This record gives sequence, structure tokens and C-alpha cells, in this order.
Amino acid sequence: MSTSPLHDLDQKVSELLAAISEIDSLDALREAEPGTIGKRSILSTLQKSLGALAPEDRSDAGARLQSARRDVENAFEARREELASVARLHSLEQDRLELGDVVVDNVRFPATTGHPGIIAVTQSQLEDVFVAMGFTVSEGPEVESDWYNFEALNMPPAHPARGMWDTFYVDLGDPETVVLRTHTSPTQIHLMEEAVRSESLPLHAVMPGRCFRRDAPDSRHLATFHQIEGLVVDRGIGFSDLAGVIETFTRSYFGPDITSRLRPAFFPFTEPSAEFEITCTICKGSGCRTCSQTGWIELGGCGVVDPAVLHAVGIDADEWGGFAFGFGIDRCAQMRHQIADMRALIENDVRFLEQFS
Ligand code: FA5
Repeated sequence: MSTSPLHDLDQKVSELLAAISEIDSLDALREAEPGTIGKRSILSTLQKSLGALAPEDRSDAGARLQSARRDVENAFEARREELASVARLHSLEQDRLELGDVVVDNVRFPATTGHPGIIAVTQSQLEDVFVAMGFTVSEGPEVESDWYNFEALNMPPAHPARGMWDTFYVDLGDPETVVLRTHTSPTQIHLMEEAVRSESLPLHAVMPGRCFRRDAPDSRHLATFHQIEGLVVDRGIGFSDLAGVIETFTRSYFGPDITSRLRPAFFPFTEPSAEFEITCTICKGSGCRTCSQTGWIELGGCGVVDPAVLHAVGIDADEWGGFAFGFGIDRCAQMRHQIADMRALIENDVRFLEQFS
């Protein structure tokens, strides 16, 4: 009786698997592949020899050989992934920059590590305060359509209140239809739309982010600055809930010694509306250049969400109400750290920045 061509198949397969696991480069792996599973490989030779088997033995033997081939192919694939990941790590290691001390004219300047900037730190402190009060944190786009920045916020085209924000327009689509957002309020609209889509009202969220206005930089203004928006949409919400949140925020962020006040104001998307001010921390209220001699600094605007805004996003204003606010993050940082001129935040003077490391 002649021996089956597959009598030592298991042995051969283990030898092949062992050999594959020892291949130590992607090039060597590529070279080994044709000889192992290609046309002239042992496996293909065995495949051809199956023709000599009795017809009733052929299908079992074919299945065994197929399974052996799959094992070997899988071993190639697994080894390829291992070697590729080793190669990736190696290349990352090679590309790594060694940032050490710098020596100039025999003077050694020690290497320093970076740290988050004052605005990033302030933003995360503000988020922490609001998260502790039960708010979630969301972000929205910095480039907005006219609809999100103005129209959905109850400012139809040519509405005079649009003049409250000196706007940068983006040269896209029809003229004056795409803007760099002038405030974080459009993110309210995105959030409410999403809550309506996913039927997930009520909503309690803060939305930090960068804003842009054609404001001439001065001691309290920059052309690129940051706001943190707040929005609550719930049942039975009123102005007193808003006042409570603002009071809690002021105490948590600035401490119990800071006095705050709400003054009646106008925003098209809230009614009633207010401006939120605190005692100027630079002059402690006696009047200085930073607060234009008033003793107060405006940190943000706020109010009860106008039913027209709820209507624009398809929320039933008879069932739901809400309040919203938008505070300047740069202003909060300025007041907390008593920075007399906000332009210091963007001058990149290392001596200034190092104070906040
Ligand atoms: C608004 O932007 C409203 N969207 C706020 C709001 C939200 C009202 C929700 C009602 C409900 P205002 O233009 O006043 O309002 O800006 C709010 C705050 O952003 C200001 O008090 C100030 O702290 C900050 N801010 C505004 N413009 C600048 C600027 N150019 N540089 C730095 N901070 C600024």
C-alpha cells in the first residue's frame, strides 16, 4: 500500500509556521511568500499529487490541504502586521526630536517643558464649575451660515440688531451668507436641533469656543476671543433660575468677595435680557483705565430664551422654556488674574506667559 502524499502534512505545516515566525523583515517575508504558498511551493506540489489518490479519498485530502494553506496564509498575514508595527515604531523612534538644553556662546539655556496657555486653563476651570452644576459641555463650528449666527437667533436679514456684532464674512457661496461666528450663541441652535432630532430634551449645556469680531483691540477687546455659552431648556424655567446659576458661578469662580450685578439689556434672542457685570478687579471698583472709570466690568450677556428661537428649531414654547448666557472667557481670565490690558494675552511675551505656568 502506498503512503498518502499528506502523511506528514501536519509536520510540514508546523515547520512552515515556525519558519514564518522567524522571518525578521517585511522584505524577507515578501521574498519567502512565493516559495511557501506560490505555484512552486510545497503546498502546491502536494495539491497536484492529490490527483494520484483514489477518488473517494480526494475530497477529504483536499479539505485538509485547504485548511493547511489557510493556516499558512494567516501566519503570513499575522507576521506581516507584527513586522509593520515594529517598522512603524522604529520610524517614529528615528523621527523623534531630542529637545535638550540650548547652548549659545557657551551659555546654557535649560530646556523647558510647555504648559497650557492661560485661556485653555481658564476655559477648563469654567467648564469644571458648570459641570459641577450639572451642565454638559459641547462645541460648535467656528464658521457658520448666516442662519445659525443670526437668523435662527431671531435676527432676520437686515434686522438692525445684527449691527451689534461687527462681522467677518467668509468669501463662500452668496455674498454675506457665511460668517466667522461672532458669538457662541449659534451653538445653542445646533444643540437644540440635535435635541429635537434625538428627542432628548431637557437640555443643560455649556458651549465654549473661539469667536471673531471686527473689534479694534483695546484693554478689554480682541478681534479673536473666546466665549462660553450656556443654555438650559426645560419645563418651568424662569429668570430666577438664571440669576441663581449666575450667582453660583460668580462665587465658585471669583470667590465670595466679588460683587456682581445684572443690568437690563437687549439681545434679540432673549427676553428679558441682562448684562452680567462684576466689580473691576484691577481697581477694586474705584475706577481705572481698564473699566473706563466705571468700577464695573461686563463679563457677558444673558436672558430668558425668546419663544421665537424655540420656534425656529421646532421646540414647543408652550411646553418648554429656557435661559441662556454667554460670558467672555478672556474677560474672566483678565478679571481673575487682574490683567490690566487684554492685549497682553496675544503678545506672546514669554515673561507674561510664564506667570501662568
Ligand atoms: C453676546 O455675544 C451674546 N451672544 C451673549 C448672550 C448669550 C446673551 C446668550 C444672551 C443669551 P456680547 O456681545 O455682549 O453678547 O458679548 C458677551 C461677552 O463676550 C462680553 O461681555 C465680553 O465678555 C465678551 N466679548 C465680546 N466681545 C469681545 C471682544 N471683542 N474681545 C473680548 N471679549 C469680548
